[in-house]
Amino acid sequence: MTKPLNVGLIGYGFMGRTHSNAYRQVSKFFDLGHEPVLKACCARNEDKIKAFAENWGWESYETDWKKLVERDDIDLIDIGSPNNTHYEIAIAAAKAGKMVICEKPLAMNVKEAEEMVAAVEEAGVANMVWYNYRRVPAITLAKQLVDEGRIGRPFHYRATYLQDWTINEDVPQGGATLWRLDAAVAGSGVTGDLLAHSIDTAIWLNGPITSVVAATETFIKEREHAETGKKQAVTIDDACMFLARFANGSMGTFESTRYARGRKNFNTFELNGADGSVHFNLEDPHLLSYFEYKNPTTGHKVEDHVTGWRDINVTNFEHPYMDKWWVPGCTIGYEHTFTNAVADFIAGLDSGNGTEPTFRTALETQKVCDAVLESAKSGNWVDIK
Ligand code: SOE
Repeated sequence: MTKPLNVGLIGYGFMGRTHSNAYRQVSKFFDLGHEPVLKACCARNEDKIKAFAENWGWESYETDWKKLVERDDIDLIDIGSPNNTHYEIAIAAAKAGKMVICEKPLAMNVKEAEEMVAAVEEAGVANMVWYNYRRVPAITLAKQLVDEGRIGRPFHYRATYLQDWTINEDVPQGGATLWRLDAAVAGSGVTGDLLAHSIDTAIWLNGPITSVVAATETFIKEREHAETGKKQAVTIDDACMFLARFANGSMGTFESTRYARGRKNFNTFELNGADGSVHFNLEDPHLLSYFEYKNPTTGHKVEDHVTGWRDINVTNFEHPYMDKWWVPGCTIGYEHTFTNAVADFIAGLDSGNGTEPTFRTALETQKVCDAVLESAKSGNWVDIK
């Protein structure tokens, strides 16, 4: 018998929409022991949250997250509100005995993230952070290839995450839609917003990062505030590049910017090892490129006149998640990564084993983000402790 999972969602922006869609879809495609019930959503602006609740089919709404957290009919608090709200809500939700899932980055800084980890672990509540790109089937397949030993000794990890939506000087900062440009609300710029995704994927595929050296730049120094109309200093990093050393001895490069004209959500990685390489680009999300030098099952080494990179069309039933969706050759998209994530979270509840990435796992990404920002200030290598 399927049990209800009563969800209380905080935030109605981009992530509020992706999460709502995931809760609505998941039980139609995945066979799980719990079914999400869209119990209540929450935001301060009553007109907006009421309209959001009606559009997505939430049963009720609140305008104060504290009330939502106290409600007896809520099992799971989902934090999809701006980054500077994650800490307080997550700790209160854990204390109230609710399961907590939180948008990325987990927190504004490591100190907050550590306390959030302690809160969910002390309360013993299920928790997860929405690093949704782990649930792109092609990226999950890359992890499978790594785990199967197809990459061999890793040498290089290369990640880019490029966008272009802040190039124009007249883009304002702050307020309900542009808080990502305000460090007081977002914590940082591209480092926490985009590189956090790249770092989570990198650690998942290639293990812990031990040290970094970084440089950041803020190209446009002042922007109007979206609410006051006044010019204010820009406090975020517009671009960030860093070098990394991994515990397995490999080296990494990471590049992120919102000033790469023509790049909208260009999230790529490549891992090169002695026995093979993988490459992924979110602009072709159904493809995983693989270069096989040595087959771990047969031990056979290949490099002849027909050897080359192959693009695996990750849409077959034997590929991660794809037996739950359509038929081979029919692609899925961005929104499905959130549905796949909810499915994994519920499967973790059903089995009692939990689901990655937990708050504790996401703390490791937070440590790298903080070290990157520290290094960008000092110009020195910073160790991740
Ligand atoms: C920023 O533009 C953003 O919306 C991020 O906040 C998301 O996490 C990313 O996946 C898409 O880009």
